[in-house]
Amino acid sequence: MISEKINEILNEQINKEFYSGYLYLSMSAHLKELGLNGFASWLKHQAREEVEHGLKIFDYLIDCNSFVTLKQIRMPEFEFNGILSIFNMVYDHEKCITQSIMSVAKNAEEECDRTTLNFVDWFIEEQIEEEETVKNIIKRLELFGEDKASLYLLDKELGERGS
Ligand code: OFO
Repeated sequence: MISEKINEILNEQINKEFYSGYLYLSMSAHLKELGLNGFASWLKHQAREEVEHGLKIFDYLIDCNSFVTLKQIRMPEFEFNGILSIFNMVYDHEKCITQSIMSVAKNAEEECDRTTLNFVDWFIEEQIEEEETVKNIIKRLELFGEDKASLYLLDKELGERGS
């Protein structure tokens, strides 16, 4: 049985995952307006993954006969300052999510909750992958983001992920 404390932080985590989806959708809409369809589509795809993460925790709580409390999702930012700044924001946001997942693991460890510890392992792996992917996009944007032809190619490449 999941403790009250773990229940509370997992419910918080659902909210954070859904908020991530909201934030990435907001960025996606902005980039679509700028005509950067590939970047927009990449972020929309990412938004879907975040909602999936939230649902994964939702299902876990249900499977453990624990309570689900869906909290209000705050409004994401909607004014941005260019493509590089957007991906830097994504990276910073993912680092916060990693901290948050690590804190779930730390609390589960303190409570000897092995089931939750096993459950969050997947999220830890996922965070490593996500941070690396975003960092890679940032590096390439820093290298040739000013060059329109290169930006076009990167936009095309990211668009291949689908939305
Ligand atoms: Fe961006 O990752 Fe969810 O957890």
